[in-house]
Amino acid sequence: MEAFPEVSKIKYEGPQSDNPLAFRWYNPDEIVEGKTMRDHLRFSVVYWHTFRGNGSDPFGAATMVRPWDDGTESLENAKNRVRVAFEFMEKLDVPFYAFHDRDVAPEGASLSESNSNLDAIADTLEEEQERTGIKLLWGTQNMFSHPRYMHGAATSCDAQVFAYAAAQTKKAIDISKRLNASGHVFWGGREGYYNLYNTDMKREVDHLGLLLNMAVEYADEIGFDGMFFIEPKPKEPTKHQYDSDAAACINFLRAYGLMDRFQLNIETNHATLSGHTMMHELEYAGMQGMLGSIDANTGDLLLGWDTDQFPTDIYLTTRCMLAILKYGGFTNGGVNFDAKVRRESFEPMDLFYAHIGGMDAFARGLITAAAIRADGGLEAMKTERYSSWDSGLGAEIETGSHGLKSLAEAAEGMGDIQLSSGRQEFLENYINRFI
Ligand code: XLS
Ligand code: NI
Ligand code: NI
Repeated sequence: MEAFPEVSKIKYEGPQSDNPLAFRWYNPDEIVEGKTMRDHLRFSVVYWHTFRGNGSDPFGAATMVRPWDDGTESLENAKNRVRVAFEFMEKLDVPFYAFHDRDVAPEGASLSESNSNLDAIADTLEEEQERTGIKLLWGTQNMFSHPRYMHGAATSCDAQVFAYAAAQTKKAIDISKRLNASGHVFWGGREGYYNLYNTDMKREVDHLGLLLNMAVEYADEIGFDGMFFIEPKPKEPTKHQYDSDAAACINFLRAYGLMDRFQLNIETNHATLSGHTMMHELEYAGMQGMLGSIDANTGDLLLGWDTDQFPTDIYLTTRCMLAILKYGGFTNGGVNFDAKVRRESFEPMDLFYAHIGGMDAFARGLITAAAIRADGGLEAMKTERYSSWDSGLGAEIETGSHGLKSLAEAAEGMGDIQLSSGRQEFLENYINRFI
């Protein structure tokens, strides 16, 4: 039985098409900068929002109509959901998906029951991956929903909870390996705090470093060679999440000796919650060789929480793709739609409209970014702007042949320094020519 009998495989029909079930920009086989759009964008659907999101919020009950889901936590229902998910992803023509352990398989009454539930569902996931060719972008462990994690997981005040989190992480890495995942994500669920009166921050952050080092050690032992990602987020659910932004994450990874095995998975809504733009976060990670993957969504300027909306803003996707292309594109990562339809968009068809819109927005961002890069105007402006560093005094400073004394001498004879305009408005207008 098909869950979406009214939908056939979504195809590219070009910008003139008025078919809401067609791509207007995403043309998977089209070559951009020497690679297909499919390989550039590596689109991924998330299991949690798309197949487990029920539309409930703190003010109201579930709204989503999902006729294939009987609403129980049975294995049968979980397996059926996997079939539906793969039908959806096949029709949407996405190459990847992502999940948490507890999204795909029900939590059991004991750890071993949870693990065997996960094994049973992994059988079905494996079958469907083989049938469709759709791959796992990344797996992860949900160490924030169960009440045992109320104080955090790796950063819990309770050592037994740390041990439980270690067990859950071990199993999740086993499943990622089994399903041949390209990566494995650590988003710091409840790794943070509400109040420092009761929190030993140093001890908690040390424990997080310990758990991640254990994960690396275990992955090496079993031969899981996917990339590990951490996903910065400044707040929610805790007031202060330890992995607050790209800079904090990179400092953490460096301090705990994890730089070689980890990269960042950067999410737009998290970037803006931390008071940065997505482009800032991508650039900060990229310049240190740590840009791995993105969780593609968007927040709302008027709402101060993680609304996880689908990205449709062409400026946003263009900026994302400018940064991603600049740093050489994705290797293990991709454009992962960590986004959910609004609770008022409760019909199954809304899942298609939402994803098609996000894919088209990113395809258009890719095309626009490539055109800007081909034109070269931004790069030329930057080259010119920093040209005083390319020869003479600037080059000498950069190569380390000066100290404060010799520069003080050089400054003596300089007279008035002539500066040039930063041309921000000129460049904003320039970008608009491509949009
Ligand atoms: C929550 C995070 C989460 C991660 C996966 O805000 O975005 O969904 O991506 O654990
Ligand atoms: Ni995310
Ligand atoms: Ni998020």
